[in-house]
Amino acid sequence: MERTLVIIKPDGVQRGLIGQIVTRFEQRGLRLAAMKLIRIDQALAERHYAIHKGKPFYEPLIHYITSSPVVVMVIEGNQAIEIVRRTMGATNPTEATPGTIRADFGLEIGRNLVHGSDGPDTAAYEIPLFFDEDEILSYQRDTDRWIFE
Ligand code: DAT
Ligand code: MG
Repeated sequence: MERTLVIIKPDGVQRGLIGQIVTRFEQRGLRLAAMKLIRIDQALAERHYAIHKGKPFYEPLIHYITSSPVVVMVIEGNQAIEIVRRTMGATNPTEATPGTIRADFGLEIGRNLVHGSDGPDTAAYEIPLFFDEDEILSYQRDTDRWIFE
């Protein structure tokens, strides 16, 4: 089973969309392994977005992600990384397919509501930035056999 890091960004929290965004993942059948409301500080934002340092959007991105609380989650399932990315939609909400989170709730690339790890290496780097191992729970749901083959 694959794990991925998901963040409901400050706009999602401020706009009261936490429940609706979590529901998108829950209703697909993905399983929550960890979740908390936190304020990302400058140092954590810089580590999380280190790959984007030097790009023109880097400074506004760091400002945005540190501007207000976020919800961070570890989500798991078979192919969870790709499924989460497709459930979120394209980075730019203008290009995101209707039915995805970014298309249904957003308009602009700098207010795109959610983050999801973009691959296994990224997930392995990002999850420990936000969660200690003992905060990530392994458990079965009674519905798992109706969701996972
Ligand atoms: P994603 O969040 O889909 O993984 P990314 O990792 O390429 O996209 O970029 C991280 C965030 O930075 C993205 O969610 C929004 C912002 N961003 C990316 N490309 C941008 C651009 N060309 N202009 C403005 N903001 C951008
Ligand atoms: Mg990314």
